[in-house]
Amino acid sequence: IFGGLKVNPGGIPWQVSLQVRPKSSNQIFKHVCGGVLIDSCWVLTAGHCIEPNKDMQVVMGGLSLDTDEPADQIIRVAQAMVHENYRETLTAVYNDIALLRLKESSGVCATETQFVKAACLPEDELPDATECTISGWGATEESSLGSNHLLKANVLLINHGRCSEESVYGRVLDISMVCAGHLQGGVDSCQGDSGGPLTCNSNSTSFVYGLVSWGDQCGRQNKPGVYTRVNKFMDWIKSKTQGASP
Ligand code: 4AZ
Repeated sequence: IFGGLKVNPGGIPWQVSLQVRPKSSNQIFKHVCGGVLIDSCWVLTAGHCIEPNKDMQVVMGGLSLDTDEPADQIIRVAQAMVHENYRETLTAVYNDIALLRLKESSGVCATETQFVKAACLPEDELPDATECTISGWGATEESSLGSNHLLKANVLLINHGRCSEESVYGRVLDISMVCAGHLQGGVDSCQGDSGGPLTCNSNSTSFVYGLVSWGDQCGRQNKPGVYTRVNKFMDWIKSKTQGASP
């Protein structure tokens, strides 16, 4: 996160760290992306975060990546499902969404606490210029390696037409995307934040409105972050999570 502040304990309880290690190696898991807990056994992340044939786990509840915290819940990923129309071009990423089914132990996955809580999914479109929050452990203006502590920043939803102007992203955007940020630059998501939440408030309830997806570098003028527009994928999410085990 560029231009961010430290998150307080319990501040973004649906934020997860998605971590991978090569299959059946004894190497430790390392953070690759963010994600969003949407149900006890389900996490949303970006499609481009999924590396086939790697063991994956999610860590939630904690703020620091390099210290074990009492609030941490660490759960293995049982199954990863990338959207059937996920597609990457040189300039953009389309339908950049994936679902992770978490492994149950004794019939439970994530346990709801003050620090771990599923996000609500969005029903409606929010107006342009709505203030929302991005969060993650990704690159900062100080360090391209990312932040050890979870960071957050406020961004504004940007009109689709404005974001499709030639001086911004031109014609590559589609309805699976929503731009958010500050066109003057400085405050943005970045590498390592991918898959994490763009959280917006509506009627005093928080919703995961977007997932960090892509952008032309980070924090640049006229190059805001582009987010997967979660409300366009509600039927897809329901079809994958309903009826599937658990
Ligand atoms: C990335 O490389 C990336 N500024 C993520 C988010 C943004 C740019 C790049 C948005 O994963």
